[in-house]
Amino acid sequence: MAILKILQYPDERLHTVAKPVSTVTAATRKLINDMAETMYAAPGIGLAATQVDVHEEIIVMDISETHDQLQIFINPKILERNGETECEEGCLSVPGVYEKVRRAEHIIVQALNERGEPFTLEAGGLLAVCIQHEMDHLKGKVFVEYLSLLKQSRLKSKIKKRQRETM
Ligand code: K1U
Ligand code: ZN
Repeated sequence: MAILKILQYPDERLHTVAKPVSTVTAATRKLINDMAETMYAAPGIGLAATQVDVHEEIIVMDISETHDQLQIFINPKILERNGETECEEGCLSVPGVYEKVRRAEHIIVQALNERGEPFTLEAGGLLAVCIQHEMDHLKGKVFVEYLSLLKQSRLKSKIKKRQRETM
């Protein structure tokens, strides 16, 4: 297993739209293992392949307190959205920034697991929020892009200054 480099906002590669996985292979499972190790080490509760510069529709997630309930979503699709919730979100690609984002409260998602088998899941609460956040990454969208343009521009300047100082 390996810890992968997580792209940092405003890296342009975070805006790449991921492609569906055509066949789940041993290479896909190796990437999933590396993504899981990277997510647990960060630490985080989710990670999209986009964030490690792989532009395939793969997400790993573990919202459990015991860090032993890894969930894999390959080629995820939201079949149904219900309600609305506002939740404070963070992102491993935007460290230190937490902002409230409005999203669907409940979703029904269909995806493939690590064996390439389809499954359908009804999700609410943090799981639903996290799935939507990670699916945005696959579409090339970072959560701060829900903020006002003024807030985004202030945030970009702050992050670029911080990145210059740590170079
Ligand atoms: O996409 C990512 O960068 C992962 C992100 C997922 C997420 C968190 C909160 C709301 C929506 C999506 C994170 O994991 S940020 C870090 C975080 O939430 C966390 C870190 C340590 C312990 C518990 C949570
Ligand atoms: Zn994120």
